[in-house]
Amino acid sequence: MQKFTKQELLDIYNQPLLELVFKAATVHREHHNPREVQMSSLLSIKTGGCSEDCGYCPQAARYHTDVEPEKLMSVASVLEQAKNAKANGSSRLCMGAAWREVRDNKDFDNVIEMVQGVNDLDMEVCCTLGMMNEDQAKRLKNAGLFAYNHNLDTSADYYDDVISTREYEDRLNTIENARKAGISVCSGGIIGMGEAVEDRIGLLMSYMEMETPPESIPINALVAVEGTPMAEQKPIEQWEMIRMVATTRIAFPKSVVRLSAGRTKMNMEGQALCFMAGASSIFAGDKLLTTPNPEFNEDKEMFNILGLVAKAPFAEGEQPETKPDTINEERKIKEAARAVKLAEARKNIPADFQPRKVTSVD
Ligand code: SAM
Ligand code: DTB
Ligand code: SF4
Repeated sequence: MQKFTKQELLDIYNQPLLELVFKAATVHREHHNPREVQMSSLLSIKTGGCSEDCGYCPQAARYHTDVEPEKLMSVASVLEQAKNAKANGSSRLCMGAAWREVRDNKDFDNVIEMVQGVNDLDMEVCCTLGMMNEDQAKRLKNAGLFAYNHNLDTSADYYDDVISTREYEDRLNTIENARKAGISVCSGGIIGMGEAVEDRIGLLMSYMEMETPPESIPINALVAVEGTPMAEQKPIEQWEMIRMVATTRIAFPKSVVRLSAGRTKMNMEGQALCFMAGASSIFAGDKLLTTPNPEFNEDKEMFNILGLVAKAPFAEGEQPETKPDTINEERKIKEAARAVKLAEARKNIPADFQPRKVTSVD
């Protein structure tokens, strides 16, 4: 892969728009089938109440947004949503949790079951759960996780203007932990947060410096949500999205470039130029995590008009095997043993036994 300097990428980004689109389209055609676009659906499995202070995020507990905190979804409802996404043409499900980091607890045990279940539906499974260590990454991989999303969001220089509760270095470590576990890496950023063009290129340089760049790079336009510190940010022009997509395509010819948040503010012509310039994936379905996204039907119509087709799952890597999870298996054995013990104990309760009525619990 060609290593570009920051100045070279800046020059690429700033050249006349149609030149840029043409060059990016040429690179795209050398490495990808330009008619194929991956459809990935997002599902917020744990919404809101997050301890972090990411300035763009409606799920941070400290900001007064309309997002109501919810506990972790059940495995059954996640699988129902996954089937619906698959029926609508999505080949990937990305499950997002409003967590600072993964913790080794019952919720994570349930996420493992979700990963196993969605992989068994022959969909690519992606998770975005915040920071994770190497053992947690290995456990997810063992369950059948295909990809892990963890965004650097912006350049190392601008990062501190956006988030103070965790470091750029922490994010790089999580990405490295996913990589070490053999999980495909999805990592990108957001434009329109008040950053300079140098910061957009700075974000790309962080990936350029990696031994292996992400297999998938989501480019989001800020969704400015009321109640967040970025609520008043002026929306970016779609030309900027096209420039960012095209520059990312030229910088990382083999990666999937995902045209992510912000499509509701773009028209079909703008999105068409993004596909032309190398976007090879979208988030599909009427909701991102907490904010709106174009409906499946709208995207179907757009695909028909533009002559695009949905990409099949595992076109870019083998399906991981779902292996038994020892922690969950042991827990289930213990639970079964406890149930047997309880049933035994209940046998000794006299038939006329009346439990005391509890009227209040402090
Ligand atoms: N809590 C986990 C984390 O921060 O890694 C996972 C979920 S978090 C919502 C995933 C990503 O969504 C963020 O890194 C950010 O890039 C993106 N995101 C969140 N809010 C956004 C917004 N308002 N506009 C655009 N992208 C946003
Ligand atoms: C990514 O880069 N964008 C997605 C996904 N990865 C997790 C999230 C976008 C969230 C937009 C705001 C919301 O809906 O809450
Ligand atoms: Fe929490 Fe993730 Fe939102 Fe940051 S981006 S506040 S970590 S949910």
